[in-house]
Amino acid sequence: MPDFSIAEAVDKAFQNHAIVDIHTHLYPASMAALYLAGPDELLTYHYLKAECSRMLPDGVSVGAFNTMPAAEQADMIWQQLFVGDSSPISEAQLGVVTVMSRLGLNPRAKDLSEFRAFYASKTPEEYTDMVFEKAGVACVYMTNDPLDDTEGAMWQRGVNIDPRFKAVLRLDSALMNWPAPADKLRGLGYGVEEKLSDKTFAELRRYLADWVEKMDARYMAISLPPDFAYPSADSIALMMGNVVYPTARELGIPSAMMIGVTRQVNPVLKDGGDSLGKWDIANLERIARDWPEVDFLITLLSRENQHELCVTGRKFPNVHPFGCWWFLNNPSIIREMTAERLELLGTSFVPQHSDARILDQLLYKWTHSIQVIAPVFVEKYESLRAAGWPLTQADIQRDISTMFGGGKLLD
Ligand code: FIX
Ligand code: ZN
Repeated sequence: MPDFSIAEAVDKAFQNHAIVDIHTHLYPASMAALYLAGPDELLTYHYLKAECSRMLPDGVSVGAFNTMPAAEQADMIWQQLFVGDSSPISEAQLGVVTVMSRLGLNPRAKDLSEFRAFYASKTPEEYTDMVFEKAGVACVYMTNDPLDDTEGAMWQRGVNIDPRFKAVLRLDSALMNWPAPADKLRGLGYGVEEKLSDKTFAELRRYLADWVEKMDARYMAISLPPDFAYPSADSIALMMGNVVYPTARELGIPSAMMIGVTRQVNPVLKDGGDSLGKWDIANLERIARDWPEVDFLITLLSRENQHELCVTGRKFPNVHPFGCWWFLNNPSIIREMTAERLELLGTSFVPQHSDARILDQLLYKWTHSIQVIAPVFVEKYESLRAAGWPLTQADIQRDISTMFGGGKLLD
């Protein structure tokens, strides 16, 4: 007779472990203009704005909706997607219901007044402490961009960063659509040229090294389109091969690539207007083979890329799949991705990140993910026990703490 319930042991392992969330768009209260939290930000998250665009009141166009103040947008989204005449059962809708329930609020309220009053009753620091504690999160990795006017000014002034928020140097604004970023980089003292010359590459490597050090960035990240081809004469491929990968190798920090976004397929939806496409995974085989000393954190946006990403991880130990990103962050797909990753990679991957943009989202993104991921681990541990492995509760705790603690690369 087994001496303990695996299901109970897995649940306890998650309860005993504070999550390390390795990809978010969250910022500490000290970065005030970038700190997003509370009902109006939560309801106007671009997932919900996109879903509301399908259920706007008669006579209200998306264009007209876009011109409304945020509070009015939030009220309309609340009325159309929650109070309205259909159940809030999309993942983003369910998320709001989970958040409100976790905060002790009535998710079936007729308006947002109770949620707004609750949010107003706490300082940003108090709200942050409460959300981290309720969500069981120890720390989050940010998305940091020195070329963003607001954020760059904070770093230049000097900003006190809550140690629960770790920095990640985001590269899109510095490397994509060259030479558009050149002026801003020169404004920061980097002598880049319009052409992709050795001087430009050297100055961009200096930019990366300077800001990794300034921010104590744990990795460098970039989002790339599905047609990203390496090697190629495309400017972004030249940037990756002459700037990012050599810098990652020199500094000994991971290069994260988030691949498959087709930006602004419907611009009227603004930040909700992006979609996805399948990437040719042969590019990753070439990158991993050409840069064996670099650790690549990889998350791909197309469901059709997931199994082959696992296989590529088996071929290259420096390929580290992480998270169920964006359009994959739904229970039906999280379940499938976690199972195939465990079956093909064992414990050598990071199962999830939240990609949270609004602080409150930590309360649902992790709750929902663990509800789906835990049973997959239970099934695998049951198979392990059935195969004759004398499994212990300490084994389970060790695995969960490692895989949800940033994996072997991060902490
Ligand atoms: O590039 C990214 O980090 C994406 O996660 C975002 O651009 C995207 O808007 C998002 O937050 C999706 O969940
Ligand atoms: Zn993101």
